[in-house]
Amino acid sequence: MAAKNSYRFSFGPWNISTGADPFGPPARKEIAFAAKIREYKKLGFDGVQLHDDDAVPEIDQDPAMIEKSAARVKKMLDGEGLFAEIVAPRLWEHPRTIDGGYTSNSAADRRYAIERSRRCIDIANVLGCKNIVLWLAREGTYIREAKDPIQSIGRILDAVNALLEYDRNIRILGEMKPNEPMDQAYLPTPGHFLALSYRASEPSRVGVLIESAHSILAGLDPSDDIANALWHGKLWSVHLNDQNGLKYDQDKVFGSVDLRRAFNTVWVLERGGYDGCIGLDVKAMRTTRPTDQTKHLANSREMFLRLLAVVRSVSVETVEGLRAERDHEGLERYILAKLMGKEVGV
Ligand code: XUL
Ligand code: MN
Repeated sequence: MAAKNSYRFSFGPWNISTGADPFGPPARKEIAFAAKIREYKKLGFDGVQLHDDDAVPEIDQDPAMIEKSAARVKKMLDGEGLFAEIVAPRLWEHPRTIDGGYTSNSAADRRYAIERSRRCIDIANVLGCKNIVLWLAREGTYIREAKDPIQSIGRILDAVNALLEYDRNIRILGEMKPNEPMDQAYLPTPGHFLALSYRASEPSRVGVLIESAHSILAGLDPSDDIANALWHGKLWSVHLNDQNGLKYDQDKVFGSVDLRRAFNTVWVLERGGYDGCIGLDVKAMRTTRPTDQTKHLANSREMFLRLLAVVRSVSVETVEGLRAERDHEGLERYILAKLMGKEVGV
């Protein structure tokens, strides 16, 4: 597939944060949404990833008021020359989704989750965005007996179908993560969601957003997850970041833990002709000073571009030759030298 020349970058307003964690209070002051939006271009980004209530904080008002508030955000984005890349219903903070949205045992809460997701689509339409991301945060359990696991898969499919039917133009992107906040998530990997996508009423409108840290938490290599989704023609967005082993979701700077894993991620995106945005779902380290609180975004973007230069410097003929010779030691040496900024033989 032909390599493309340029990439567009995106992040979400939640990626500029107060640093609060489950064990302590905010470490920095909350930055107003409008002020965050003004940072995008300066950092070299032009795509904005949003939750429904990032755009419209008062999400439980009537639909006409929601659309009015969304129109103000659209104006704000236009004013900065930005576009909304994705919108995601934040189904994990509301009291009515405390035990999951689509898979809650409460029929009333399941109805709320679908209704809320419809409002999210309304917001996306006002913002001129057709990508709806479903991170199924609480669709899972702390103990397996708490929900019916077979019925739960069907309920997730029902929700996806309800949204496809509500709007004929939107696409649904599942962002899968194996754990956190739940102990066991239903559909824990992109592969699981891709399987479900073929059972949807319109499979061509159901795909995935893949996050590096989530694949790593599932014990998978992000580049293989990405390759699989690309093969299916269903990789529509990414959240690149890094993760230091199997612990809480860290959202570290892209490439900061495992440079070679990040190289392989860029390699497969570039060679696979990925044409979506390069979304960076990264967090500043907790004690970062306010003056430095966007550096993790700039660093992640720079890492992507530096690794892209490395990927483009790799000779396809050399790689093919080494593969044909089954000289995997030679191939490894060649790639490591590239990553160290050296030519082999020096
Ligand atoms: C959760 C996660 C979320 C989604 C957006 O781990 O990655 O930030 O990306 O809802
Ligand atoms: Mn994410």
